[in-house]
Amino acid sequence: MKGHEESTKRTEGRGRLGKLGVSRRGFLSLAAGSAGLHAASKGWKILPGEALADLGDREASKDVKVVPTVCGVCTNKCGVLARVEDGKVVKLDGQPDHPKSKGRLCARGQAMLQVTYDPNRLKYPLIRSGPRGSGQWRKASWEEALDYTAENLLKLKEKYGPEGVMFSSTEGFQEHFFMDLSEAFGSPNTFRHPTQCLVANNVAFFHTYGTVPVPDIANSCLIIMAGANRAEAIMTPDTIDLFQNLHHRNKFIYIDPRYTVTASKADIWVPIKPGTDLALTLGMIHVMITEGIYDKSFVEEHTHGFDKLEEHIQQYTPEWAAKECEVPAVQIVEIARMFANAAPKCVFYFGRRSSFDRNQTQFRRAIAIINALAGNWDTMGGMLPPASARLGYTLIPPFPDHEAHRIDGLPESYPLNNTRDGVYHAGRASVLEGKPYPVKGWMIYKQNPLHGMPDRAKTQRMIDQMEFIAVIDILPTDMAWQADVILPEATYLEREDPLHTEKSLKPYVSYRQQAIEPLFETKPNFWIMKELAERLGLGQYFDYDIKKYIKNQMRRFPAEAKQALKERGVWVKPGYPRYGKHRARGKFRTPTKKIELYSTRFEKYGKDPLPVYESLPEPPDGEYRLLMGRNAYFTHAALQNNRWLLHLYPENRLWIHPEEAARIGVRDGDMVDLTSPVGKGTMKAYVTEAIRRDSVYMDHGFGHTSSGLEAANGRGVSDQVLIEDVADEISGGVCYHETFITVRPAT
Ligand SMILES: Nc1nc2c(c(=O)[nH]1)N[C@H]1C(S)=C(S)[C@@H](COP(=O)(O)OP(=O)(O)OC[C@H]3O[C@@H](n4cnc5c(=O)[nH]c(N)nc54)[C@H](O)[C@@H]3O)O[C@H]1N2
Ligand SMILES: Nc1nc2c(c(=O)[nH]1)N[C@H]1C(S)=C(S)[C@@H](COP(=O)(O)OP(=O)(O)OC[C@H]3O[C@@H](n4cnc5c(=O)[nH]c(N)nc54)[C@H](O)[C@@H]3O)O[C@H]1N2
Ligand code: SF4
Ligand SMILES: [Mo]
Repeated sequence: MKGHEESTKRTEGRGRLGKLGVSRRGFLSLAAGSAGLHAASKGWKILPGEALADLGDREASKDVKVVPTVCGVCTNKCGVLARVEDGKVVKLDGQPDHPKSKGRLCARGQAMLQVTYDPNRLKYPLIRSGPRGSGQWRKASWEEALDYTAENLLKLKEKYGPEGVMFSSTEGFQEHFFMDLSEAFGSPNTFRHPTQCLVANNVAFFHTYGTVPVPDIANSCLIIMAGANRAEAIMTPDTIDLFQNLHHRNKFIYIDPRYTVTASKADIWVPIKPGTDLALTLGMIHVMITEGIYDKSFVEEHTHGFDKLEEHIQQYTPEWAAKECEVPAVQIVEIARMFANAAPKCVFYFGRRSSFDRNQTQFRRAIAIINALAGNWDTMGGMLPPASARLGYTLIPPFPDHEAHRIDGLPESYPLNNTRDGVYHAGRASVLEGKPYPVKGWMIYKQNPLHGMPDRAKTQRMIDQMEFIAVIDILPTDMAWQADVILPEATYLEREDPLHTEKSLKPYVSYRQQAIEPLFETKPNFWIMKELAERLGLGQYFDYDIKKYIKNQMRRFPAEAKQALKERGVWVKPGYPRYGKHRARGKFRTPTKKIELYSTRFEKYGKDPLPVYESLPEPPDGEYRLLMGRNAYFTHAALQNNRWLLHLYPENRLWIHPEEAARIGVRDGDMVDLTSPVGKGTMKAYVTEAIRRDSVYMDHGFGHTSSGLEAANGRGVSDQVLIEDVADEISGGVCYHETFITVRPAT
């Protein structure tokens, strides 16, 4: 874990707009703190393309500007100041005015320079010239590549109907143009990332509160986090708020089978047995209810079904929970009392990636319930209703009705979910079966399903049965390598994107302004979509340009908002957070208009309306539960070709407890063979007491096979090769931690 902590440290918030005043020396030491220079001075091997990171002679620069924009390296979308010298971005800093990132930029955000200037970047359209996946391509003009894509899409539409093409994407400021193309084309089959990520959280909170609340971490006196590794799996502003106020806060309790960097910052670390968090939370609820340490007046006024919960919880004593979780009953009682005593300035944080195991949706329901019992709704330091700013829109003609049903059976198959996001694994299963109809075309935007979906061999089979695949990406990823045509997008620094707002404590709008012209022949997604739409006879849906689109978004904004967006890349709506307003109104968007401790929608759709715990199977003798997650240096499978970051963290390794390692004859650094029911891999062992004996752990996102990724290729193992295709029945969320593997010294 050495070195991980650096990444959460504050990057000094220099440089307000137009007043940067960074000395050459100051600049170099900053750059050294973040990435390549530091590594190079330690005598690391210089990887191909390193020279592109050369920052040049700064004093001699003539044309210097600072462009306020928005980071695109992960879901957080932090505020950025891009320093541009002679048409080249030379440094990225945090934008101090941004309410989400508050002047910080993480290591990944700073290392974005190495993405834009990555020698392996996709530079121009490519059309496959050898067998799929062989890496044989020919350079094509945009004209040819777009014609080729449109011809194939039209052929597929003719043969199988529009539903014969699926469209999949992960969030981004230009993603909705891709979604519009799928709608205009007439395909109901859209697949987004939530079933791999946060769907269990969304389903649980939405049906309990009628919304997904925002925790007021900065003002909370007691925070409990379970499996939310905020020091390394960075979420802004939560990461910043948690660590900035650590010393002023009463307590921070962290629950994880691994001793993570976050655990090292906690007052209490609970090394829970994986998959048993629901039992622990039910045990805590038992304590709060039986000891009467919950907010009685809040519960009476604002919640539905307390009597049923009270009865249901009797079975879940702390002693029972202790046996399930391997956490002492006295500790469960202690944590429950601490939580209740801190109320309402307490948060049981619901985390982000909730794709863990079959209890995940009910675990998140239990988190929703325990917060409600604390009466922390809409109070300072508690759980707040989300606020957002309203953007104007651009009128387009109505989309055609879908004639076919979605291939994953939504909405009927998962009635509690958002239909447009889809249930990815269910869609994949139906595509593989060819039922109820064939899907033979695949359009992919900003997503890498070979790394993002469990059981990589299954995804490969899905790829193999496709007649046509187009990938829009910025790098020659493993997924792009499987395409028939690759359409290279400009990176975020080279684009002007639509305005963005998201639900948060303080509503704000961000503006991603273009820092530099697109390099090579890359194009923004909007342009790609518009050109494709015209070739598909769907031009009427894209009859505008990005400037007009943004102008419409700003239509109702006050003048100062427009000015702030241009000058600072962000506008914060004044007057928030408005503690207590919603509480006073007291109406929740649920069927009973209350916080549903007892979920009437769960009941309606045949799911347990109160959280019922299911014990997970134990790993058989000699096998381990495979856990995985993030480290602070990489975003999913998207950054492993980044030469600066590889200097800091060259590959993923298998975390294994020393006693288990000794038992199977493995020492730290040895190569180990891993076998799961669906795949195999070989990687280095990291022997450490920071993991429980019953589990092993690896970072997600390594094990790239594309020969186009010269730096990432062949480093570590992809967890998806090993992870089985299991999902929970309520939300359809993937259960990434339900696979057992064997570990042996490598042969
Ligand atoms: N085993 C396992 N699987 C997981 C997870 C896990 O922890 N373990 N995490 C899950 C979670 S939480 C999530 S959110 C999903 C994420 O799943 P994905 O979104 O598929 O993840 P990434 O690997 O980030 O893929 C993003 C792709 O977008 C490309 N890209 C980046 N910027 C741009 C751009 O500006 N334009 C275009 N066109 N492309 C761009 C990158 O090169 C990359 O190929 O994965 C899920 N899958
Ligand atoms: N650096 C970095 N930051 C990111 C991302 C990234 O890729 N890189 N991705 C962003 C995205 S899309 C997301 S969704 C979030 C994800 O944010 P998190 O959900 O916090 O991320 P993970 O690292 O997947 O966290 C899983 C943690 O849960 C622990 N764990 C495993 N099983 C159990 C269990 O049964 N119980 C408990 N209590 N803990 C368990 C793991 O050891 C691990 O530390 O991060 C966001 N921030
Ligand atoms: S957390 Fe890091 S990578 Fe993610 S948006 Fe913020 S600066 Fe960029
Ligand atoms: Mo995610």
